[in-house]
Amino acid sequence: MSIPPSHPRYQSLRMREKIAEGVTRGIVHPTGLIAHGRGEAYDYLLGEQTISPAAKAERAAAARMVNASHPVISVNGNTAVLASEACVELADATNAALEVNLFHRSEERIQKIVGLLEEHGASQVLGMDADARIPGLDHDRGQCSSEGIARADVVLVPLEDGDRCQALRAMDKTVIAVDLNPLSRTAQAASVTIVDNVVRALPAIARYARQGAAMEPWDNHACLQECRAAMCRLLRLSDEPEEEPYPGGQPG
Ligand code: PTJ
Repeated sequence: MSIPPSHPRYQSLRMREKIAEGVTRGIVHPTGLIAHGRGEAYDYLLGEQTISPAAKAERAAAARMVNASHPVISVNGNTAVLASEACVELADATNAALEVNLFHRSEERIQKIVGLLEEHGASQVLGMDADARIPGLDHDRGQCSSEGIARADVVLVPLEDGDRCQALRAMDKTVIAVDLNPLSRTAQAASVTIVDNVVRALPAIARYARQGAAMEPWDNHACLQECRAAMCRLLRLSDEPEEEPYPGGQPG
């Protein structure tokens, strides 16, 4: 389907197309469509823009990745089709390893995602060599690479599931989550939660990393409260809103 760039929902429709195409190509798991739809709904509540608490979280994430000994970016199907190039750029900006780590694991999907990242310039992608385990996680979700997530001190997990996020925290790792839903278990369990779309968040973290973001203390609970407050402002029923609900212009 060809979507004219003048369409008011161009960006959003392009993302849908990429996810749907990703399912056809066997890169995105079919349930990734549902996850994407949930993300879209939350993104709408943000005005489809990076709100200021998310920008602060992106800066905090950049500082933690740059200062890490072994930072790792965990890549799943949705992230791969939406933001492969941004993953590679962020890995380069922060000296992080890339590891394909899937909720619905299959060797075939891992291979395809590794290939996609390589097409976008990645020189080494971990994930095929899952020779270690995340303690406390049953079945395939616990598999990871001893050179990647297993030894990482900082792990960036876009679109993560809550259990794995908690298990990584239990391993004393700093977990940076990108999740449009500030209420999710992942959002609650992460060390730094970025309530933003992965397509905006990853390039922003790379930009802050290149600018040399400084390491400062981080209150994730307070950040999540601010994100929820921003959403509530958009939902408030009032004839006279306290502030412009869509500062960047209302999504179409
Ligand atoms: O590729 P796999 O096998 O690892 O599977 C990946 C999915 C996404 C299917 C799997 O991790 C899953 O089922 O995720 P959940 O539990 O549905 O959670 C996805 C979360 O990501 C939800 O809270 C969504 O709001 C959020 N989300 C969806 N799209 C985006 C997003 N967050 C940021 N950017 C997005 N584009």
